[in-house]
Amino acid sequence: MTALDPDTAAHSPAAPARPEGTLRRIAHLDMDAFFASVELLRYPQLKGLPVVIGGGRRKVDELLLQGPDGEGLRERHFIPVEDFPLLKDYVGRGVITTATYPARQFGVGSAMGMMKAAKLCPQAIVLPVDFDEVRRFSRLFKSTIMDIAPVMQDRGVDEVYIDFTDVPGGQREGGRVLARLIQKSIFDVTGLTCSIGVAPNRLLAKMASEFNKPNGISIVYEEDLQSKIWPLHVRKINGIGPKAGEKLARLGIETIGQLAAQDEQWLMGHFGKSTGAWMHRVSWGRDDSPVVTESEPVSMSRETTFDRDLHAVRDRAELSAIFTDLCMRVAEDLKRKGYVARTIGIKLRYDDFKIATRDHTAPIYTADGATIRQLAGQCLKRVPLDKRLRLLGVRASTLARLGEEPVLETRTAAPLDARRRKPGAADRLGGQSGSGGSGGTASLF
Ligand code: DCP
Ligand code: MG
Repeated sequence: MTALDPDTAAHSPAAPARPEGTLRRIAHLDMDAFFASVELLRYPQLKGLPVVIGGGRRKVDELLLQGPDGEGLRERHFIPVEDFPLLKDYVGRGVITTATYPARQFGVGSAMGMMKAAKLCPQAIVLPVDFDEVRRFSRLFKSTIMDIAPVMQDRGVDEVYIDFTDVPGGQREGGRVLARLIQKSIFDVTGLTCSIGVAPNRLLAKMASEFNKPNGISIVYEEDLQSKIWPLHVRKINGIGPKAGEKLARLGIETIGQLAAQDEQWLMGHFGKSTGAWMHRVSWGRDDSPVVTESEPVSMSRETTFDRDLHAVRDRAELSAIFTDLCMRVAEDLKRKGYVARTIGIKLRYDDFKIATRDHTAPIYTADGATIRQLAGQCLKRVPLDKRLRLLGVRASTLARLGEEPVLETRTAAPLDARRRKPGAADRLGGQSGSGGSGGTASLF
């Protein structure tokens, strides 16, 4: 009965006609020491020093700003390095999320206990992660890429795949020219560095992006399989985890080249048909998986065409139930996909096929069914309801990701809670109180 709006659907562009000699070029881009690099933007005086991210809350910023004797607010950039907390003074069970490259030289890295790391690099500075800031930079570097190369697949907070094949510069020097442009653009916009691998497919690109970290580019061609890929450990294959790695080691297979040398049937015998076949395929560098773009939805809507045309007065109960159901479905869609919306709109198609739409932008973001019902009800007040209806739809737009919604000026916020509305308003707003309205098109649902 209801259908998801097409603008919420994922899509990938159709393959264009390509000039002869065009190579499939897929890039994997991964930000360098991402969480730590974001902190260095805030505290540039720490550049070049060993810094680890882990533990604690952001309280540290306030302490740093106050100074050791509470001497009053100081400029972030001028806080002396000696005032920052050190790993040697850390007590607790926290683990390191990431470390700057200077810290990695001491053997410190992701997932290591902080107290253990303190033995290796006591002088490292410790800062907690600022997720809001990390997310902000994540969005910023991804939108910078999308402006240059629109076929991008989000793979997490600090990595993406990009299809270079048809992008200007994507073929030059195997993709190096475009990779350089993207690196420079990201640096100009964010001040952050990244590493990029460009290869015939995602599988090889993911491995290649690690070859020249940090701030590196590596180009891999099909014919580089033997020299660049086969010497790598099997665990470098995205999809071979610790368990499969151990089992392969027990079978005497350490490198990708050794894996490639195995008979496919033998691998299938040990790992099952599909995993065995996959292992064989990837060890030979084969991967056809597309770079799938997932565009951010602009709106989410649900609509329904009735089995028979319904009249706002005579079929009021039925229409009201359908209307509420549509609102609840939109709310479920928002929640499932992790969004909130500010603009709620309705769409009506009359029996003469004419369409009416209205929307209302609220002072708050919401994914709450009752609130959406209420806002949609306000829109209903503003459309003529004297003709029969064929279709009814509810749409949520002005979307934001839950938890990332912009802070809105609330002083002018109109109360949305039904209990705070003026008496009688509930009917007009089409609230769920069940109280009936009488007379006038505005109170029909
Ligand atoms: N991260 C995390 N927990 C982990 C590993 C990583 O929270 N066990 C976070 C911190 C990283 C970010 O994810 O900054 C990206 O992970 P990467 O593996 O890409 O690591 P980095 O970007 O920090 O370093 P690299 O330069 O090696 O990519
Ligand atoms: Mg990274």
